[in-house]
Amino acid sequence: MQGRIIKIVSNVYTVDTSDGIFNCVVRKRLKNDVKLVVGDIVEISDASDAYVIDDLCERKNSLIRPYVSNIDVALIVISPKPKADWVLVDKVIINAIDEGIEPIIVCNKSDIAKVDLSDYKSFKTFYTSAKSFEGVLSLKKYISHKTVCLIGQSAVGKSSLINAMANINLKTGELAKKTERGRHTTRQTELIKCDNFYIIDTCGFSLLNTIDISPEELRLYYDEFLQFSDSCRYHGCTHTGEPDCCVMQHVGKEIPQGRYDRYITIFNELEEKRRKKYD
Ligand SMILES: Nc1nc2c(ncn2[C@@H]2O[C@H](COP(=O)(O)OP(=O)(O)OP(=O)(O)O)[C@@H](O)[C@H]2O)c(=O)[nH]1
Ligand SMILES: [Mg+2]
Ligand SMILES: [Zn+2]
Repeated sequence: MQGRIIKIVSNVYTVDTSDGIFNCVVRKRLKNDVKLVVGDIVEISDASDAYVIDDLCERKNSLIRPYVSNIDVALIVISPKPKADWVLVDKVIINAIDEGIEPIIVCNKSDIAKVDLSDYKSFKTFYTSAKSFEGVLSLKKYISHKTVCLIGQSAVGKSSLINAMANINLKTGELAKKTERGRHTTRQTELIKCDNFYIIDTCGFSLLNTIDISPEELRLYYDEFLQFSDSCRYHGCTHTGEPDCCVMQHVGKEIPQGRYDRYITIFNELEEKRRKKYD
């Protein structure tokens, strides 16, 4: 029988199947071969004394920090308070694209203020409020039949959003009064099955925030550049100052200034990283 690992606590693997939820152990042979993670699709069987995971089905993708697999959509959650770190947002987008995960920007706490998302016109975006429920239904509709992962700074309201969408009661936390930062309330990775979608609550932004590509490859992760980059004079133009760069000519027009500025920031960081590696 096939199922999906939704929780791992020490040696007990909780697997969701069409016949119900089972606590399983892992067959020794498999245990030596791979490290199973939440999100994995597995084959299980009913041995005499326990349910046993016999096999792992091929992963569509897998992430680290937290270890999860087979994700379709990354909901990148931001809020008016705490304020968004847009460089971090763009890095998460790059990593999501790299893993074949669709990045979506969710601006939560829109009952407080509506953060300007005009830099992200080429992405799917949602304004939501876990308090007033604004946008919650349309977001829910969009993610039906998908496995989604929430990523975002502490206290932007990831757990609150899941509670609003799934009618459950995850622990949420307050902003620390002094620092106005979150307190990392969520500490465990769990795949939560909702009506017709799976959702993973994560703790903070740890997931997906270091990029492992070369500076020259970075441009390939920007859909906004695509329609102009063919007209750059140089074939491998990085759009960072080459002559007759068509991309740069459209910055501030079709290409959002903010996205381009952060592209340069990330480009420089990647160059610096490479320099350090070879020093
Ligand atoms: N006004 C308003 N407050 C919200 C909204 N969503 C969440 N909050 C509040 O923001 C605080 C943080 O919410 P959490 O859901 O714990 O945030 P989180 O992103 O899960 O934080 P971590 O688990 O620490 O990463 C809580 O006090 C919530 O009540 C919203 O849409 N509007
Ligand atoms: Mg949380
Ligand atoms: Zn160019």
